[in-house]
Amino acid sequence: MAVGSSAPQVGLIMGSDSDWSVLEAAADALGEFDVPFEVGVYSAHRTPQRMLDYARSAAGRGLRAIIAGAGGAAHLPGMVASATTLPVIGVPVPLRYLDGLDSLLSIVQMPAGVPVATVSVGGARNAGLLAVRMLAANDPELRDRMAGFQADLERTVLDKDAALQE
Ligand code: RP5
Repeated sequence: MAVGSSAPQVGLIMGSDSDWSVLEAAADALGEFDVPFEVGVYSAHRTPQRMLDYARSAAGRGLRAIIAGAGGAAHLPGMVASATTLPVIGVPVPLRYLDGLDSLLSIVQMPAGVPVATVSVGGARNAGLLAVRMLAANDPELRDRMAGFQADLERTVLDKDAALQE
């Protein structure tokens, strides 16, 4: 599924549709910056060939970054990173047991040469914002919007502090 009026620039993929409740926050962040993206389910274990086809074709189709979320034995981000030159952002999805520590360690402990930029457990919003920053590196207008977003964050904290002082 593609979201946005122009060609997708970010691939937002997950190991199972059950990951969507976590990954949705990445979609929200991309949407806030009007970054067109596509969403799909690509399981490293249940649909390995489909996952590889996706990763190998991603750059050629115009994507600039991939956000990949998975839980448990979370091999999707690393396997996708092995089959594309694009930057891959991994989102550890917390499942019922182990509080997502299994997902985090599965994603973050990559061998040298195959990087995955891993966000915190359940940190899909930051994954979306990181993808925006990656695109903003070559897009002055997007960079300005990110600067405005960060200024808003700062203002929110200052306002809360001011309220505390009253
Ligand atoms: C992983 O297995 C998925 O990323 C998901 O987090 C987990 C459980 O998948 P389902 O059994 O809910 O489909 O590959």
